[in-house]
Amino acid sequence: MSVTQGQGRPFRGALVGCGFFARNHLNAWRQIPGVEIVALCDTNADRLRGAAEITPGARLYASAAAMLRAETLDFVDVATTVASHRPLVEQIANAGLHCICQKPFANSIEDARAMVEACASAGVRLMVHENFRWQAPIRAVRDVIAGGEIGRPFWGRVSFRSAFDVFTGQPYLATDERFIVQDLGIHIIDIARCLFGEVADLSATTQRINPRIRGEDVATLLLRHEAGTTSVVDCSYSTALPEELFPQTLVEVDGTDGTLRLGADYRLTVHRRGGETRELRCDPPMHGWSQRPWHNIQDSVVNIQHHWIECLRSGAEPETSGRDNLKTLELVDAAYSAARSCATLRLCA
Ligand code: NAD
Ligand code: 89V
Repeated sequence: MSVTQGQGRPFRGALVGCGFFARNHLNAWRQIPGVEIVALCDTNADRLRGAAEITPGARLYASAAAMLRAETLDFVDVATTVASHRPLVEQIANAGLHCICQKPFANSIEDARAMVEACASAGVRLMVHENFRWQAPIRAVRDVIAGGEIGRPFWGRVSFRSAFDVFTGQPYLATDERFIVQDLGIHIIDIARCLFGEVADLSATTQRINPRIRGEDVATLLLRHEAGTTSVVDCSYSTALPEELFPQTLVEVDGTDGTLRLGADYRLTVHRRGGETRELRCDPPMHGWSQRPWHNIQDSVVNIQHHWIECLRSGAEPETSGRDNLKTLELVDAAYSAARSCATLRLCA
């Protein structure tokens, strides 16, 4: 695609997978200038009809192949669950179209590499819809670190602890073999990469506390970053707190010149060693379609999709390109391996 395409007319997109989360993609597309969703696809007719209510006028398809044959598109946004990602992304790349793919990008690193390769060979852009790093409070934390106010970060914690019922809206989360690291930890690991850089090594433990689900619902990771920072990534869906914070990610960073704390309710405290302390409110904006408590995630969907359109216009590589996301996915796999084969030093007799 030439970089000027889409400037004279809106970019034409289609969405495949009109389920639980897709309505956020569709609502976000509606408010981003320069893009039009012209076609929707789902194998489930009810879901397709539901999505059509958000995007009236879009043409409807039960098959991605039929849609790709019939439509003239610039990009396709894949919001299906992980099992269908590789065949869909490969079809889209073979059709010469740019592609967004929801997280988790793939069930295996081999599948993920094949998708990156398919898009590279076809000369199309690929972005993984890894939206948590696009949340307003996470961007604020990243900006404070980048501004140098707290010096070099030497320790961090990125934490997501909740007892929110995610299983009613997303029943597959209760039945998949892998749960919290693959579904939610993947975001929290990606935030740790975004804030502290690439990871040299990690150790991990996982637990299943909720007996009604198949996979693990608690995970604790210790990461050593290449730049020297040590970080803790901890996630739980079995943590009943007096105040339910879903879906807030809390962040602590200790730097050589100060500290920052992203606490409950999007309050960010930045303290300079021996000096001032300032408080920032990082409340994510509400959009006309936002619903608490999801509004933080919903706003991040607007931000990442806006970024995608800017990248299509400028020709820049998306921040969470397929290639970039391989690194997050490798850490997910490494966490499961480390948790399985935990090499521990026994200190008691
Ligand atoms: P879902 O099961 O509710 O919806 C998926 C839809 O895709 C279904 O309607 C299904 O019929 C359709 N589908 C599956 N294969 C298809 C195919 N080959 N062709 C056409 N349609 C097909 O799932 P969901 O909860 O909406 O999750 C979708 C993805 O979004 C998952 O990968 C999930 O991890 C991710 N997700 C991300 C966030 C986030 O904040 N980033 C939040 C929730 C879910
Ligand atoms: O963001 C997600 O991927 C969701 C949830 C926040 C519920 O874990 O599945």
